[in-house]
Amino acid sequence: HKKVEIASQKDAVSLQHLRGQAAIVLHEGTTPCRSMKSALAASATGIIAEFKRRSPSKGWINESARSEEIPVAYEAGGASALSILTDERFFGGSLRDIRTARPLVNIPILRKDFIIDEYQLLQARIVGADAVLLIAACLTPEQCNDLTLLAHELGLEVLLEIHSPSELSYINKEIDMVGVNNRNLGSFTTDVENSFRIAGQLREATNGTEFPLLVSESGISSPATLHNLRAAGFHGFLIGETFMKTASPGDALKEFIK
Ligand code: IGP
Repeated sequence: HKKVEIASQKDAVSLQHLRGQAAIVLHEGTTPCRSMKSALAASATGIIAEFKRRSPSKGWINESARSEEIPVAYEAGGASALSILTDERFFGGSLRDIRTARPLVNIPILRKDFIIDEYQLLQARIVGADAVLLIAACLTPEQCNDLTLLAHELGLEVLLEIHSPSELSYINKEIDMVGVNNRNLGSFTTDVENSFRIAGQLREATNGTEFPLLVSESGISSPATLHNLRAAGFHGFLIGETFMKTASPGDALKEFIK
């Protein structure tokens, strides 16, 4: 579905045209991106609070969630950054949600989607995202590198998502942040052990040098888990459902970090 949609967008605009658009996007006066990496490294909570209406595994989590309200409440509640799902079909999100939230908050915004094409990076920058998610499982290492370079040209930071040790090879010094997804893509079950296991292997592989900023993603439902992840070297904690399923996601976050 996504591929067809993007292919048709690409028919209309050649890649050269896209580069031209990139120049327009970055015209004088374009607001610079906020650094998510610095926000996570510096912050007390490290929480990347996610705006997510639904998911393939859970169905509707918060059908009436408003992007005018929840991002603001997340920032007030102590989030270091925001993740906003823009996939419409599976997650009930849209680029409009980032466009809406951007002028209302000061913390960095991650565009969370299945990014496979340069066009999506331009979209992200135009609507006001500060960082994008690149999922190793959706990309070849070459595609991942190309997208990372264009993201940087546009001023966007990259959060590379990996699920398994075999994807450690996607990490290079261009990657700004590495996210370990605790959700098994086959069964949709989450196991935070995945973060501990991969962090250990990453530490061995890098010998402690050039260790990237680490984010643990999915299935984090208690402050104790976050505490243990921090002790294992994680600086970012991507949390969606735990907050979104409550009547007041901002208050749930506030309660979580108390
Ligand atoms: C948030 P959770 O379990 O806290 O709601 O998970 C986030 O990690 C999850 O939404 C996610 C995701 C993704 C969604 C992680 N990687 C890739 C869509 C695509």
